[in-house]
Amino acid sequence: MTNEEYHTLIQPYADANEVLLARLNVLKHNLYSESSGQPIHNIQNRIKKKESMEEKLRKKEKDPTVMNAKDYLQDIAGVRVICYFVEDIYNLADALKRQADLIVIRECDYISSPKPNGYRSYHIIVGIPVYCLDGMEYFPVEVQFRTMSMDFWASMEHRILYKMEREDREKIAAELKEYAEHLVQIEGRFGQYNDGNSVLKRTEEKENIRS
Ligand code: 0O2
Repeated sequence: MTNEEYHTLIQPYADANEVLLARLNVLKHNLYSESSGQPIHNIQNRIKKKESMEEKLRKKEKDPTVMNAKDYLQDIAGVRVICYFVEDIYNLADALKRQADLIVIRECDYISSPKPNGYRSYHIIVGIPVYCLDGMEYFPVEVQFRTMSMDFWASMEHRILYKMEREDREKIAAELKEYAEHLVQIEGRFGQYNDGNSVLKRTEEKENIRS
């Protein structure tokens, strides 16, 4: 794939990312009132680099061409949504799935079923309608919903182990798995404060109705 081909390829994926970011912002306002705690800590988005696309295609035993990138890579566009609580992840993902003009291409709940190494995250690949002069085409965007603790673990694991060859791999993998289990417990304890927040929100709403 030449540099020029790469830049032409990624443009509609970048547009799809922008559409999804706008949808997430609207959802955030619609699902949560100003007075209640906000669900999203931060959102990151990226377009996969040319080298990274070519490497992934080679791993899939495909030639690194534009056509193969379109056919075999569903994470050219990626959005990562970092939430405060696990409950927020399911609220936002469910609301996104209800949007009739988006298509759900694939869904992977690594929160209810974590990967054996301890990785947790909720992945959903959505097809975003992108309109151009010739009509409309769906472009996939991989959305990864995570809490802050899931993101902390995954980012460290990505840096230390994920794509690395290391002699001490097994030892580190066992240690990281143990840290993942600790983080699940800590996250569960923080979760109790989210209930308090909902009660507060409901109480506020009742008071607003009365006044
Ligand atoms: P990078 O460098 O983050 O882009 P796919 O080939 O993507 O269609 P796959 O690999 O089965 O299918 O999809 P999966 O399991 O949903 O993983 C997609 C992405 O999730 C990965 O992209 C990572 O970003 C993240 N991920 C999945 N498993 C792990 C894990 O064990 N540790 C960490 N840190 N991240 C993980 P890439 O392209 O593999 O990597």
